[in-house]
Amino acid sequence: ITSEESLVLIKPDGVARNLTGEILSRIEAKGYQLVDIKLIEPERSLLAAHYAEHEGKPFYEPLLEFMESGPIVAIRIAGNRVIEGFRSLAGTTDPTTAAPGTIRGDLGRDWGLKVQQNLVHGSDSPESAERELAIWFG
Ligand code: DAT
Ligand code: MG
Repeated sequence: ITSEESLVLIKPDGVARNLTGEILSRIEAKGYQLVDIKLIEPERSLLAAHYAEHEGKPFYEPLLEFMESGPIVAIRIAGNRVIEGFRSLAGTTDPTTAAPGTIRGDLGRDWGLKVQQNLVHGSDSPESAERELAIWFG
C-alpha cells in the first residue's frame, strides 16, 4: 500500500448547509482515514496562499470573498491513492454537470453567482497536497 495524505476543505457553503456530517460520512465510507480535522475562519493571507495559482483569474476575488464568508472545516485525510480518490468522490468543479453519485453532483447547487460554490476542495496532486497541508495544518 502506498498510503498518502490529502487536504480536504468543506467550504463555507457546505458548513452553512449542515452538510459536514454527510461529506465526512462519504469520506469514511470510502475507507479513508481522518488524521486531523478543525473548524477554522482563516485570514485572507492564508486563503491567498492556498489559491495562489488562480490569482488574476476572473473568479479569483469572488472565490476569496466566498471562502471568507463563514467557517470552513479543514481535514487531513489518508489512504491509498487518496488524492485521486477524493477528487473522484468530489466530482468535477461545476456542480451542475458533476456526475450524480459525487459530492458536488448530488449536493452542489448552482446559485448563478460569479464563483462555483461547490462544497469541497481536494488537493489535485502530491505536490499540491504537501503544499496545502503545510498551509492549513503547519
Ligand atoms: P477545483 O476546486 O475543482 O480543483 P479549480 O482549482 O480549478 O477547481 O478552481 C478553484 C475554485 O475556483 C473552484 O472550486 C471554484 C472556483 N472556480 C474555478 N473555475 C471557475 C470558473 N470558471 N467560474 C467560477 N468559479 C470557478
Ligand atoms: Mg483545484
